[in-house]
Amino acid sequence: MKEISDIIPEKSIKCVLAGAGENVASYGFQNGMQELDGLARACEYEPAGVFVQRINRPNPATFIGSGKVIEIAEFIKDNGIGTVIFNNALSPLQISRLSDLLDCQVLDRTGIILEIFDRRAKTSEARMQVEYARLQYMLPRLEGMRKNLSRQGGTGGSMSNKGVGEKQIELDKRRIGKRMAVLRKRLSEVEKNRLVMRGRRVKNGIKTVALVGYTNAGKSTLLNTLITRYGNGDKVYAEDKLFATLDTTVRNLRFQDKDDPGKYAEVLVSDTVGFINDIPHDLIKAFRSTLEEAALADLIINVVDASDEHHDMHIEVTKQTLTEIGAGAVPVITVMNKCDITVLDTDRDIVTGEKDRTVFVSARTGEGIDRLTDLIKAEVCS
Ligand SMILES: Nc1nc2c(ncn2[C@@H]2O[C@H](COP(=O)(O)OP(=O)(O)OP(=O)(O)O)[C@@H](O)[C@H]2O)c(=O)[nH]1
Ligand SMILES: [Mg+2]
Repeated sequence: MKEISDIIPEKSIKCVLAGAGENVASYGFQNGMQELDGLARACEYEPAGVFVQRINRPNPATFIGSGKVIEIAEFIKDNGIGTVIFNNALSPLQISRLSDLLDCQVLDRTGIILEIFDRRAKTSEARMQVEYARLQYMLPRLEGMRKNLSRQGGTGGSMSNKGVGEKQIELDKRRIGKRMAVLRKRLSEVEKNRLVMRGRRVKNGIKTVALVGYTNAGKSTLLNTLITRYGNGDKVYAEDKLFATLDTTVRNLRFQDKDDPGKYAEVLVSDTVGFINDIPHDLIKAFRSTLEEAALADLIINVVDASDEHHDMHIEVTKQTLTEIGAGAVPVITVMNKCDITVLDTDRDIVTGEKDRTVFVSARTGEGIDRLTDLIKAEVCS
C-alpha cells in the first residue's frame, strides 16, 4: 500500500528562490529573502538563482505576474532545476498552478519549514507533531502535490485520467483524516504523561528554566556551556544552521552555595525548537504542548544573537510567540549572546525593572556567564 509520505515529491538539490511584495527594497522583505536562503540551505538545497518582483496585489492564480513566471520557467529549464521556493504564503490553487506552469516542485515558506522539521525531528513526540502539521498543510494541497509527483514519474501518474485522479485525492483525504485522528489521540496521551512528570517536579520543588529564542541564536550552545560548568549530562547538538534543534532536551544543573559548598540548588533547564518570523500557525499549534513547557517554566531565558543586525526583530518575534503560547507572564532574562563577535552601542548589562533584565554574554567564550548564573539563582533559587 502506498504511504502518505509517498505523496510528497522527491526533490533535486539545486533550487530557485522567489519572492514578491509591495516594497521589495524594504528591510523586512530583504531579511525575509535572506532567511529563505538559510531555510533552503538547512534543507540541503542550494539556491542557484533569486527572483524578486514588486507587485501591488498578488495574482490569485500564480501570486507573481505571468512575465515573471515565464522568466523563472526559462531559468530553471536552462539550469536543470527541479524546485522553486517562494517566500510568500501561497494558496493551494497558486501552488497547483505554479507547479503546472513551471513544471517543477513548488514550495512556499511554510512548506520548506515543514520539510526541515520533518528531517530533524527525532523523538516520537516531535515526529508526531511534525507529521500532524504536515498532514494539515497537505490536505488542501493534495492536487498540486499529486501533479508534482506525476511529473516526476511517481505513483501519481494516473493523474492523466482526471476522474481517477479526483477519486484518488478523495481517498487520500480520507486516509489523512484518519491518520490525523490517530495522531491527535496519541499526542494527547503523551501530553498526559508530561503533566504527570511536571506534577512530580513541582512536588519535588525543582524549579524550571526554559531557553527560548530565535533560531540559531545560540540556545543549545548556551545550554552546553551551562552543562560544562554546572551539569553532568550529555552535551546537546548545536550547529550553524536554522532549526538545528527540534526535540526538547532537559538537563539538570546544580549551583553550589557560595557559603556552604556542601549545599547546592538544583534547576532543570530545557532547550527547545527556535522561533522564526512568519512561523506557520499550524506548526505552533502542533508544537503547542512542547512550547507550553516555556509557559509553565519559572523563568524564561530569551537568547538573542546580538551579532545579527536584525536582532530587534528577533526579540519582537520571540515576545509575540511567547504571548501566543501563553507564556507572557513568566519572568524573562534577555541574553544578548555572541558578544565575542559583536560591536554594540552598549556592552553593559541593562536592568530596566524588577522583571526586565538584559545580560551580555558569549556562550562560546564564557564571557558574562557568571553574571547570568547569578541572575538565574536570584530568580529561581531563593
Ligand atoms: N561567535 C559565537 N558563536 C556562537 C555563540 N553561541 C553560539 N554560537 C554559534 O551559533 C550557531 C548556532 O548555535 P546553536 O546553539 O545551535 O543555536 P540555537 O539557538 O540552538 O539554534 P536552533 O537550535 O537552530 O534554533 C553555532 O554555529 C554556534 O557555534 C557565541 O557566543 N559566539
Ligand atoms: Mg538549538
